[in-house]
Amino acid sequence: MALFSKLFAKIRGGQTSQSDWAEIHDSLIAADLGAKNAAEIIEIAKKTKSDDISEAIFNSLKSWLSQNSRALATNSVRTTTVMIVGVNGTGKTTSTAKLVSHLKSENRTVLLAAADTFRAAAVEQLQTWAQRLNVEVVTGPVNGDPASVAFEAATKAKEENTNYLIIDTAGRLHTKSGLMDELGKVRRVVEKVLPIDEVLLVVDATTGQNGIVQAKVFMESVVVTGLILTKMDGSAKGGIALAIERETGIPVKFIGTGEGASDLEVFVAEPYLNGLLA
Ligand SMILES: Nc1nc2c(ncn2[C@@H]2O[C@H](COP(=O)(O)OP(=O)(O)OP(=O)(O)O)[C@@H](O)[C@H]2O)c(=O)[nH]1
Ligand SMILES: [Mg+2]
Repeated sequence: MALFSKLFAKIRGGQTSQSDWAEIHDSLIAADLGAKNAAEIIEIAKKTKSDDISEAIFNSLKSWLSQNSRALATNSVRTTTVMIVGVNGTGKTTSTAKLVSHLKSENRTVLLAAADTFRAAAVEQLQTWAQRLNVEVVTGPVNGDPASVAFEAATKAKEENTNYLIIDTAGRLHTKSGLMDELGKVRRVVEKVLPIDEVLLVVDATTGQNGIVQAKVFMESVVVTGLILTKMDGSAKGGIALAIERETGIPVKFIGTGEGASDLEVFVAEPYLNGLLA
């Protein structure tokens, strides 16, 4: 990403002009850091001695990241339950498959729940992944009750003491409040059987600052424990991870880097910041 290389080069060259600052500002905005953060970074750069700028910016960026754990929840005695939520098309179902692949590589057993019952294609998409990854998926009738699919899956996961239950949910209903009510219902019903350990919100990095708006809407209705930032492949917009963490306090736990099951990376703060500053 090397977002700040231009900034450092300009400043090291001395005599940073007004138009240089404007150019630096624009590149920070283009990288999706957000207007407020971009302005603050410029302020820090302007008031810091040139030799110390890199460290000063690194420390500020670090302090803006979430302090919450980035590790995926895990319970050693019972099934760990993970709900995948987010608006339509962000990559929930694909991320569900990626998590299966990730967990299987750690020798964990996984059961899936196809709680997006609103489209036949949604169920089929998850079934196709499940077949490919060789895990079981609990499904229900199209237009059936998502909560009852989730309940059945939770009961099965508990009986079989599966390590993980991952619940894929719908991204679109007729209304926003309908979707939020539905997610709340899925949660309550599952919790009759097993506690929900993680609610991972899937955000498409290419939607930029709009991802922050989406996150806030979900946070009003569900306790989001982590973010999966998808479509980070080939995007120079890596600043969104920082912007969304600063704004919401929710840690990015994973990054999606493609359409395949193995295109998932654990998000690690220091290399990410180093990548921005390189
Ligand atoms: N390049 C890229 N494409 C991705 C990534 N994650 C998902 N996609 C693609 O984005 C599209 C939507 O992904 P889905 O997983 O179906 O999204 P969803 O949130 O489940 O969508 P709905 O169920 O309709 O709400 C698909 O074409 C995926 O292959 C990613 O990290 N990188
Ligand atoms: Mg889906």
